[in-house]
Amino acid sequence: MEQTLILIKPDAVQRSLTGKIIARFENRGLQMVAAKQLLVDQKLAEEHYAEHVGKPFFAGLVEYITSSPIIAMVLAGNNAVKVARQTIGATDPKEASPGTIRGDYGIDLGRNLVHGSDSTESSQREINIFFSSEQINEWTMANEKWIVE
Ligand code: D4T
Repeated sequence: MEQTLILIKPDAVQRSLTGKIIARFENRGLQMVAAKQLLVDQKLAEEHYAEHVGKPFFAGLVEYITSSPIIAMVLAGNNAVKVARQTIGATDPKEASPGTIRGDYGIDLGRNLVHGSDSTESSQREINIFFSSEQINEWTMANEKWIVE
């Protein structure tokens, strides 16, 4: 089963959209493997957004993601990466389709509410930045038990 990393970004947490956003993913059938609230520091932000180093929006991106607490979570399901990206919508909320999280709750590119991994390679890298393998394995073992029982 595929896993993906989702971040509920500072603007969404501040606007009390956490529950609504998690519900969107749960409604699609994605299962929560791990979740935590944390304040991202400069080092973690630069690691997560390594692919954007040097781009004109990089400094603003880091400033935004470190500005107040976020929720990080790992979701699992068949084609979890693609399904989560569809549920989130286009990067720029003003271009995102109605019915997607960004299309329904956002309007600014620099405040686009949610992050979702863009490939299975990215998801493995990003999950390892935010969670220990023990945290992920605990869920996998419990999930196998639920299925058996
Ligand atoms: P994230 O990574 O936040 O899920 O967004 P996407 O995967 O949809 O988009 P991305 O990696 O191309 O961009 C990362 C992040 O940077 C912001 N951004 C992007 C920005 O502020 N200005 C820009 O011109 C671009 C392209 C928005 C999302």
